[in-house]
Amino acid sequence: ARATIGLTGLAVMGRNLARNIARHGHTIAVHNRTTAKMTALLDEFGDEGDFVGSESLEDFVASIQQPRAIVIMVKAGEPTDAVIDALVPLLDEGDIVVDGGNAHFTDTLRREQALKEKGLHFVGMGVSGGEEGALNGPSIMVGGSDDAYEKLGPILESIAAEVDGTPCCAHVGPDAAGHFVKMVHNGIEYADMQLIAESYDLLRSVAGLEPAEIAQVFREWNDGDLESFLIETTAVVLDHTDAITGKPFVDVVKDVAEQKGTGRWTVQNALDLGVPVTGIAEATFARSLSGHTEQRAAARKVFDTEPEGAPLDDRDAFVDDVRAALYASKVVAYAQGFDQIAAGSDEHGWGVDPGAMATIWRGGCIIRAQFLDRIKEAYADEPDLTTLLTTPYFANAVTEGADAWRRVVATAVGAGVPTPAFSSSLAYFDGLRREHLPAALIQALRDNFGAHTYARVDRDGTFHTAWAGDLSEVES
Ligand code: NBP
Repeated sequence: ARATIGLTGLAVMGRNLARNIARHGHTIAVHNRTTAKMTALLDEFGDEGDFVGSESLEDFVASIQQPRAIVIMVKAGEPTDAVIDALVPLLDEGDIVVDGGNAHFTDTLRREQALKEKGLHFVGMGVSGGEEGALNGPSIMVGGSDDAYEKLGPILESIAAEVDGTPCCAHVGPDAAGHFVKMVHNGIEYADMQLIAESYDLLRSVAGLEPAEIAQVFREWNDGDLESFLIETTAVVLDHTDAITGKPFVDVVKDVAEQKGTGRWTVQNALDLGVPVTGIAEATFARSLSGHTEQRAAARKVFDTEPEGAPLDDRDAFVDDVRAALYASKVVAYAQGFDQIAAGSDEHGWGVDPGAMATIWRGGCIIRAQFLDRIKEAYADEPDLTTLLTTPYFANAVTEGADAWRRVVATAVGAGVPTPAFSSSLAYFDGLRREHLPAALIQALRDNFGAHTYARVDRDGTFHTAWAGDLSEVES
């Protein structure tokens, strides 16, 4: 046995990750259910490093030094279970099985428990950055035992993206902590993309700019606080002209956004935890709405009148307002995502360090952005902070942007341009900062029809009013 690590599942992600590992001087055993993918990898890229290819799972396992570290990079769900089931009988106590796919964290909890009972380490590894990241440096979120990380950490840190000399790879916590954090990361990505899409819609539909002009606006925005991979990429996409029609590329793409499920998982889990992730939820629902093409067609027939928004009197000022609204909404979406990470960590006793997440998302992944440095600093100053929103830098950003944010949402409503993520983020901000919420009326109603009781502002205790009787109040 001469390989220091093994990887099975050589589709786009696995193949690139294997090449990345080999390029960093680690001898890697490679395997794929369909052998042709393994031989193709060796034929095309065998000279990039030291690969040990095997056709059978038995030979593959035998080619790895003990205690073995084996990365599974196959389709999430049943295929992952099938590979684990086939591997486990071939392994020895102390071996480490790593799932690098986009597993639901509850699957990872179950698998970790099952393998622990067999004396094996199971690691749930979130890998962000798509194919390009897998090859040239992803962001890696590792969940598993300390022993497992001790062995894997040096290899993973060597292949991860790097920012300011710090690898974008961290031991997030035990068992499913890594996959949980990767899930929320993807949820934040949904929110970020929705906010960018709403900005584009406003610049085009309200400000009347053409895609190429909007690309220029995004390039300018990328010079400031908003500097990020997604803003930069938006400029590239909006600048692209379709070769067949000569139209802006964005106009030939069907306006139906698909989803693989991580956004939905994030929202489902947030509901379970009771964390209001309004930005991520609206982004997920906006994708769903775009997919209801029949309902959309029916609605267009019945509601064909466009509201007449007030004409813009200063286009440049509006563009700048949209920038401020985008930044403020983005701060809210990230603050909500970090709340969910904290709540998930509490629920499962993972001890996740949110600042470390901001640190490893600065490179390699789709949501890499300048402002993650500010989040990292906020957690360094105050590790147990209540919400990112109230830390000095972000409080200032949101306060400074608030008037512009309101003008943008009001303009969008007037013009009939839907901005669910902008609007819900603003509503969340207003909800948090409001002295009194109408939740008081909700509690009173609940007590009226369901005797659900209420707390009073002036006295401790739990109370009920005899609504059907003499309206007297009793302490319960
Ligand atoms: P896919 O998700 O398309 O999976 C294809 C791989 O799964 C192939 O190697 C295939 O083997 C193998 N496989 C299947 Br399907 N069923 C199997 C089974 N029953 N037994 C053994 N192998 C089986 O590949 P991917 O896009 O490279 O993604 C890999 C993982 O990484 C996924 O979990 C994905 O969610 C995650 N991920 C993807 C991205 C991305 O940008 N694509 C980013 C981050 C994470 P075969 O060749 O024999 O059919």
